[in-house]
Amino acid sequence: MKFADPIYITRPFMAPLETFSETLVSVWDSQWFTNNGPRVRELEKKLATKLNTNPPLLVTNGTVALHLAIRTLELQQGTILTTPFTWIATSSSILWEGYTAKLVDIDPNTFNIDVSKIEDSITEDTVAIMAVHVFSNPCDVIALERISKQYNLPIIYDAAHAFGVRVAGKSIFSWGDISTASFHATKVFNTAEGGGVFCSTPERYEVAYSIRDFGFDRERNIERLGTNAKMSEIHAALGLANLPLIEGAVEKRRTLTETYRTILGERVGFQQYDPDAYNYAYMPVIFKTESELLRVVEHLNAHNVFPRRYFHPSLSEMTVLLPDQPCPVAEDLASRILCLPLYPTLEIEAVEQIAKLILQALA
Ligand code: T4K
Repeated sequence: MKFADPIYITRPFMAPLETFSETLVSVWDSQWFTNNGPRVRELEKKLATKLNTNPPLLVTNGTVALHLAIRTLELQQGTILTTPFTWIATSSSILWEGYTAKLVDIDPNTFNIDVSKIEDSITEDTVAIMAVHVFSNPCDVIALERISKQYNLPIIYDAAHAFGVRVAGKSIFSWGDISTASFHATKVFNTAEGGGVFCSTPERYEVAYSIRDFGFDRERNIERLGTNAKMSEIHAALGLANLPLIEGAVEKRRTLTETYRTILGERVGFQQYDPDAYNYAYMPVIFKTESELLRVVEHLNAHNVFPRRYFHPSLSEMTVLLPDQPCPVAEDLASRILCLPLYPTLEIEAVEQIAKLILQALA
C-alpha cells in the first residue's frame, strides 16, 4: 500500500495552536520581542527546573550554541578532538572558530567517539575534546571525565540530540565543562529554531552571557569580543507551550521504536543503548550492505516514505573541510545506516506498514 500523504523522517512536535496562541498573548501585551526578554528568562528557568541543571543560556540555534561553547572556554589556539559521525555543525563550529578539528573514530555499537582511541590522539597541540551523544545515546561520560582530568583538557558535549536524557542521576547537560542543545524544529524539544548553552560554573555562565550579547558585561561595558546569539521571545513562547508536553511525546516515540524493533527483528542492526538513558529522537537501523540500504530507500520512496541517511557521508569523507583523516569504522557505518520516520504524531499502524515494506525490500 502506498501512503496517500508523504511520510517524512520527522515532523515538528507542536503543542496545540491554542496553547501557543495563549503564550503569544503575553509577548504581544509586553511589546517585547527580544534582548533577553521575560519569556526567554522564563523558559531558561523552567528548563533548569525540569532538567535539574544550572540555568541554560538560550540562543538562536544549536550551531551557534557550539560556537559560544568553544569561545566561552577561552582556549589557546590548537586542535580539538572530535567525532566523524555527526552533523557537520559539530566540526564546522570548530573550524569556524579557528581551531583544527582532529577526528577520532567511533565505537561501532554506540556510534559515539571511541574513548579507547582518544588518548593516542592527544598531542601537545590538543586543547579540548568535543564529543557528541549521537542519536541521544550518552557518550562514556565517566571515562571522558577521567581523560579530561588526567590531561587537563576541557570537554564540550554537543548534546543536540539528547534532550531530557540522564546519566548516573545527572542531566546529560550537566556533564563536561560545557554542553550544548539544539531546539531545532526536528528535535525532541523544539522552539522552531533555537539552542541552549549549559555551563558548569557561574564564571563560564558570565562569559557565555556576555558573548551572546555582543560582548557586553552586566554594566553594559564591552568586555570581550561577542556576537548576537539571543533567542527571540516568539521562539521562547513556542518552547514554553511545548515544554510541559515533552514526556508524553518521548513515551510515544519509545512505543514506536519498540514496534519497529519487534517487526524488523534480527533482519537489521540497531544502535546499542540503555532504554532508560535515551530519548528516542531517531530510529537508526543498520543494513548489511549499502546496496541493501539503497534497495530499501528506493522501495520506501516508491511508497511515499522518506527516511534519511543520517549521517552520510562520514565527516572524514568531507575532504573539502577535513582532508586526510580516514575513519574506517565511521565510514562503514555511514554507508549502511538509515534513520526511519519517527515522531509523536506518527500512527503505530504506519510504523507497522513501513517495517513490513522494509522486510519486503530485503526479501
Ligand atoms: N549538532 C548535531 C549533532 C546536530 O545533529 C545538529 C543539527 C546540530 C549540532 C546543529 O543544530 P541546529 O543549528 O540545527 O539547531 C536537520 C536539522 O536542520 C538539524 O537541526 C539536525 N541537526 C540535522 C540532523 O537534521 P535536515 O537538513 O536533514 O532537515 P530537513 O529540513 O531536511 O528536515 C527533515 C524533515 O523534517 C523534512 O523532510 C520534513 C520535516 N520537517 C522539517 C522542518 C524544518 C518538517 O516537517 N517541518 C519543518 O519545519 O537537517
